Amino acid sequence: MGNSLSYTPYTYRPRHRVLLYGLPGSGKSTLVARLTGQHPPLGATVGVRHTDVVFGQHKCSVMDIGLCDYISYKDHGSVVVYMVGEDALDQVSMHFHSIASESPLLIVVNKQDLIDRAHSVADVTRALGDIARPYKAIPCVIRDGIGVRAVRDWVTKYLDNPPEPK
Ligand SMILES: Nc1nc2c(ncn2[C@@H]2O[C@H](COP(=O)(O)OP(=O)(O)O)[C@@H](O)[C@H]2O)c(=O)[nH]1
Ligand SMILES: [Mg+2]
Repeated sequence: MGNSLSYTPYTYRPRHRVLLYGLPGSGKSTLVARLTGQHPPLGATVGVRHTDVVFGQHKCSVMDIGLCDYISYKDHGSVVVYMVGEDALDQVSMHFHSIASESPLLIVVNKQDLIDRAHSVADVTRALGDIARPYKAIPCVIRDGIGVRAVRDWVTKYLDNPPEPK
């Protein structure tokens, strides 16, 4: 007989973390809402917000990280999604380069519906300069759901086939 607990198969599998960065107003919370089918929260996100999202076979915690202490999240993400809104690209670049990460990167060039203010993928990648890790940049209108599927597919692809650790 013994203790039934000792017969309980138990495996601890750390859940994947998807780190979501971007200047305030770039559309991070809207993306999380689109991924979960919830309504976007009203107002700004305070601190770091964790939301459970399933990508393919993978249960993940999406960490919506506003302006805060990036250093504490160094290397703790499986993948990084960086959102670009309509902010000036020198500000975007400064913010982007303040984040220490070597994880695969998806750059979401959001708000393509803002014809006069949206950045092109080419302009964003030029402004960000040298990105020494696997990355992809995609144009999106996250508010309207355009590109959400592409975000899902990209994250799922990397979680299915994580890059070899260096
Ligand atoms: N025009 C436009 N507005 C968007 C888009 N995505 C998000 N927004 C709006 O941008 C504002 C800030 O979005 P939010 O998700 O709160 O940004 P966060 O601060 O990065 O979390 C909200 O009013 C959203 O409705 C988009 O694709 N196009
Ligand atoms: Mg937010």
